[in-house]
Amino acid sequence: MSTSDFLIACVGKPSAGKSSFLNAVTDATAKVGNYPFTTIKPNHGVAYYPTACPCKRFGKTDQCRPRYGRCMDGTRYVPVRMLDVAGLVPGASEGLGLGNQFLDDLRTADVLMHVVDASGTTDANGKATKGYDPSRDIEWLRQEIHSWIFNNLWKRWPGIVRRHLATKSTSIETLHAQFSGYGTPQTVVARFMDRMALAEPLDAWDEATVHQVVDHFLDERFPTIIVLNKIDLPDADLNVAKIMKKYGEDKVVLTSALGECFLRKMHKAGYIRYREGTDEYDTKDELVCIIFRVGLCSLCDGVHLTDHTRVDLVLYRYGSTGVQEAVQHAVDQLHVIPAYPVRNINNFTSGEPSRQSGVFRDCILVRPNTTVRQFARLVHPDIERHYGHAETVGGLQLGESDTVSTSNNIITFKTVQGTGTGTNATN
Ligand SMILES: Nc1nc2c(ncn2[C@@H]2O[C@H](COP(=O)(O)OP(=O)(O)OP(=O)(O)O)[C@@H](O)[C@H]2O)c(=O)[nH]1
Ligand SMILES: [Mg+2]
Repeated sequence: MSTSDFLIACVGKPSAGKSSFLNAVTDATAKVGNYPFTTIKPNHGVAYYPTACPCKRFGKTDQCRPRYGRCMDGTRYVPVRMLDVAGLVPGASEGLGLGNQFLDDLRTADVLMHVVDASGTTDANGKATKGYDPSRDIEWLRQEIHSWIFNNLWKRWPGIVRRHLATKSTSIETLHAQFSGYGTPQTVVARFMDRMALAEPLDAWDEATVHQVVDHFLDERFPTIIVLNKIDLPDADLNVAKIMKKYGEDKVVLTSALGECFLRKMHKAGYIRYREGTDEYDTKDELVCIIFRVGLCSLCDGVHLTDHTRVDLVLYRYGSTGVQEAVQHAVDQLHVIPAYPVRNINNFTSGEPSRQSGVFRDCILVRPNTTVRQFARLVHPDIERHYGHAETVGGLQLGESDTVSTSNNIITFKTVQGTGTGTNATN
């Protein structure tokens, strides 16, 4: 239970800043370069999703001790996994660039973060240019992911239809079998099929209908946010305004991954004080002078001295480098509920012998409609196996098929042996 099972994947063309983004929000040290295909094998990291921790509501912030992640002034940072993959180029679904290998790396992602170079200084293949329109990337990338899924399905379509008829399956069952390779539960297939309300049976679908099905599948299975990166570069402004207008503000986050990497490294090296995800950034003039004079930025591999001034500008104009907001926004697409298993429902401890163990030790992000019994299983399979009953704050009993929600998300389980089994069983 060290991190939630949720996986955010950074996608985008080469040189958009995917690896820089991963380095900016995790402790990863992925290789970054100003040439296409710096990344070939996927890089992994752990980012943090901020959510309001109940320790604040119960006046226990000083006792809050997350087992994983951290809690700062009542904001809980819950670990989520992140993946950075090789750049995607137009034609990838036909095997161009690193093509299908890249796409296969995405199969297990829960949400996609499309990192776009908003400065227009790289073309569709990630090569240096000027005045490129980044809104084009948003269109062709979606198209490539669509084609990857569509081609996989369409090349086998006659066989799929034959088996569908022979086994007298429902459309949902047949599609589920096809989409299970993308980690898709049947409920997901049922949901988008319901929305589509197709009149014809599966065996009568033509190519256009299968395209429509894939489109709906994509929306449901791979929610995507657009991360407009490199906002520290001059031409970004114009492109940002254009893209926001077209795609709506709720799908778009503005970032400077390089700016965040710079601030983090300067903080780590002790030259500035910087609180991640904020515009709180203290430095003394003399220190800046030292940084400039001695060229200490050599410790920032590839982060140049002038970035200092641009980072200042980004923080001044946008209030932060945007990378934390991007992580939050990505996870928000999944409508997760943070749930807190505790052993003692009165004092929220986990019943560990040490007095230092603190409250709200564990936080698990659950999908919408997760039942109390399913949550028990996520806490530990043994708790589910010996399930007795569950209670929330105030001794309120929860039914095993009740849905975990923000109003009952602090839960203790009693097993049939009669022992309280908060998170201790997970140790
Ligand atoms: N100015 C600026 N440059 C950035 C930013 N993010 C990344 N870069 C630069 O863009 C170049 C490409 O960055 P990477 O992180 O390697 O890009 P990538 O998308 O992982 O590229 P591939 O691995 O080739 O697919 C590097 O020179 C980075 O320093 C940013 O926010 N601002
Ligand atoms: Mg990379």
